[in-house]
Amino acid sequence: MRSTPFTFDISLPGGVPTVYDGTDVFIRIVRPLSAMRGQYADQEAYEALLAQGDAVLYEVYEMRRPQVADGYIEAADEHVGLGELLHGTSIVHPGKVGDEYFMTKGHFHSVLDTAEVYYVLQGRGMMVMETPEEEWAVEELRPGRVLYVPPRWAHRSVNTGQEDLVTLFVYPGHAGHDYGTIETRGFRKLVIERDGQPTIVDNPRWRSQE
Ligand code: PAN
Ligand code: ZN
Repeated sequence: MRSTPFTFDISLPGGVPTVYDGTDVFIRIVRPLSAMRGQYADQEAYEALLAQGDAVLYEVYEMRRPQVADGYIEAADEHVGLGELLHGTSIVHPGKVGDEYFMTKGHFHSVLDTAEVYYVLQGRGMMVMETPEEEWAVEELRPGRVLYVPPRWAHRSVNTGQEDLVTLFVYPGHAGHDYGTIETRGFRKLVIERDGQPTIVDNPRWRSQE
């Protein structure tokens, strides 16, 4: 793993990074429909789609950074040094489960007080966000747009377009991911297609933390 300056290219359209002198520098995470059980409002549509095959909903390419060693401080389950910045591309494919668009699982950072920057490279979408204090926000994603997700805000990207939604993300190496809270509670807001338009609606199954 590199600890000297490096570059890589992100091919567009598509968002897959290319590194010229290494094969094992990116972690590739592939999330299929089966990894999203319970997350879509329309359970029947979910089961019907899954019966047709376990489609890939999104992929993440994340640059590997040094593990805890040689003075790095272990601060999270991912064991990345405190001073490192994790970064890569997130590629959400187009599609819907019922009238709800393909989306990421979404998470809080385990170290809640860590932020993240997203830069939109391709496609159209929404970032759905909320805090443990039950504030919520939804921001539109389109090419060229930068989104700052402040500390404490859970975040989920939703592809509302016809092509891949490709974003570049950067966040602190020790942030870690808390998926469990969202798996249990859901997000307060859903993005669904209504009259051909992306529409923000209340999640009927959202549960308050109380
Ligand atoms: C991103 C996300 C990526 C996939 O790198 O991890 O978009 O979403 P989920 O992690 O919710 O499946 C990020 O926010 N990292 O912290
Ligand atoms: Zn994050």
